Amino acid sequence: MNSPETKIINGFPFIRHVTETYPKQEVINLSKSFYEWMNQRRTVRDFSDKPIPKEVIDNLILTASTAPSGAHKQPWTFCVVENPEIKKKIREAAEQEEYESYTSRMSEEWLEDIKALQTDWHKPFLEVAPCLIVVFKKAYDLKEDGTKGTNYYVNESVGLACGFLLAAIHHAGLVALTHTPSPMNFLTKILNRPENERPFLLIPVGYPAEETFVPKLERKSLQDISVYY
Ligand code: IYR
Repeated sequence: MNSPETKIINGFPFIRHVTETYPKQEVINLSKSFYEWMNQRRTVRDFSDKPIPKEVIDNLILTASTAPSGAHKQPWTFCVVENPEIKKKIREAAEQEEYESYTSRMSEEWLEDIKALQTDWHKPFLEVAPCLIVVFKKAYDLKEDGTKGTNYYVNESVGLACGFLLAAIHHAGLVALTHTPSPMNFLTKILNRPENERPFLLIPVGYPAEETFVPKLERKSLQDISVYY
């Protein structure tokens, strides 16, 4: 393939970017079929222990890292945990925090709000799922000379990357759970992460268990989530 056409703007290199565009009806069809397909994604808590090839996990992470980020700082690290001993440590630490949360830290309202999910402090999926992707946000960059570099819109950036990651997982016919044990500082310790990284989301990924049930939930209607001006 020819290298893309470049031009210099105020000393900075730019490359020509061509977006494939479609006739109106095709745009309607594409947007509809993508919605229908994304609407089939569900958060799943019952995993098979069937392994996922490393190449697949690499591709999922590469997809997540195509997300936009503030000043293109890409303030994220995706830690892949497949080692059963480390998964066990994570499960034990998460269950300890979750036990405290469910029995004393979460409000009555909160417990009522998640009743339909039928979750509790037990987190077997942290050992059953073949792969845990632990997403860390970089509060700031640690430069090679030891100085700090500022990152911008870190939560927004890492949230977008996680969204891309979930879409990639769905696209590969795999399932995931966005898990937020709280507090989750234990992940920094177990995974020995540097001081500039904070745990953001713990995402078990895998094939679904042979028989999987998910809560019967409704998504909000278009009228409820949108306002046109
Ligand atoms: N973190 C707990 C509780 C929990 C909280 C929310 I918000 C949920 O949507 C689901 C669960 C847990 O993972 O069980």
